[in-house]
Amino acid sequence: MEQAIYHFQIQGSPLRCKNFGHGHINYTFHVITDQNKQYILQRINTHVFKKPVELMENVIAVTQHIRTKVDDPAKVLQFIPATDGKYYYKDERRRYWRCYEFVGGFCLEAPESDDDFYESAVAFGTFQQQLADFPAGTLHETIPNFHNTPDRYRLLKIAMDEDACDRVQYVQKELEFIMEREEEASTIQRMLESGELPLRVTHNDTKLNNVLLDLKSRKALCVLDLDTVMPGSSLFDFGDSIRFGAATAPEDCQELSRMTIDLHLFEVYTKGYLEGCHTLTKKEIELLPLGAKTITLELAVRFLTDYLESDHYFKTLYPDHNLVRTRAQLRLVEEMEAKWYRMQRIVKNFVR
Ligand code: ADP
Ligand code: GN1
Ligand code: MG
Repeated sequence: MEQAIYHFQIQGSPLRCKNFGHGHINYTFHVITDQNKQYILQRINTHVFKKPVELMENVIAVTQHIRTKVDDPAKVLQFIPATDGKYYYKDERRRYWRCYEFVGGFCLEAPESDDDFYESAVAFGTFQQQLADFPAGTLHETIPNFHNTPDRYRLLKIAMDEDACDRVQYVQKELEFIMEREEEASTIQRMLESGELPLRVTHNDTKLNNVLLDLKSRKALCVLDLDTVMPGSSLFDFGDSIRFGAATAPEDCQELSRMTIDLHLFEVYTKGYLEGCHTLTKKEIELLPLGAKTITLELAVRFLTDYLESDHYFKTLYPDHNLVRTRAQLRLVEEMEAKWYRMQRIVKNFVR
């Protein structure tokens, strides 16, 4: 039993506590009590989130804001206070924990039908819409420059120069591919800075497995993983969902020939996202394909940086895991380029 659970105001005594989910960042446990209540207990990864108290301030503010907009409180994460009333518990080893209601349902690693993906699209679109009037200035930046793609390139170049594990020699082809696209990869950041694209309050980690679906109806129940809610671009929220969910193979697939973008799923998601969120400008809608491509390239850059820096950021299951992820993302970028014209045509039909 993780002892931290005893420090939260849960109903009943904990009976069982098991590792849970497939997140790459936090340490997640599922808890059941003798009163048949279920909770999620999570240890915050403080290597990634350096200011856990500020992070929890964000998450609580965001969930409170959304709660005023939903008919059912279960549609937004419900945090359980610790015995001292705070929404986190710091243990004797200075590790930070939080606890929330377990929402029945399930997460998918890949859509099993068009409807699953459509549901996630409406959920993330609605999430964006619900935050349209959130006071962005009150949010802490939980990870500075999180989706600042040029800055991700900068960090990759530092990792290349330092070459801490002598791995640069193995990734020449990948580096060449990435560097050839540097200019285009900074377009969205440039347009955010010039005001051509609006800065919004966004989720910033819109993988399919960050939304819960109902077991029976398969309707979206609740958006998870609010740690990176910060000012950002809708293009990246849209794009990250496409990168993960409209890909025909998992993020870490080793057989690159299996990896491409499913244009039908791309269209399904576009429709659902824009149904949930009505505030995107014409320019944002037109640039949705660029959002998908840029975030895929950005993630390749992040995986490769972590590989060169000896895998300290993302959880890995085997030594070359981050390299495998990099290659899969780069193949997906190539496939998007091959289908670029059709991606553009699909979104054009949604410009109002
Ligand atoms: P990470 O940052 O590590 O991805 P998440 O907050 O996304 O952490 O949690 C990891 C996984 O735990 C999710 O993908 C989901 O499967 C599961 N999970 C998280 N919160 C809940 C919840 N309230 N109810 C049910 N499952 C949850
Ligand atoms: C991480 O936490 P999780 O597993 O939902 C990462 C995302 C990446 C994703 C790749 C805080 O998401 O940025 O896109 O892995 N989250 C953080 O799977 O870095
Ligand atoms: Mg997650």
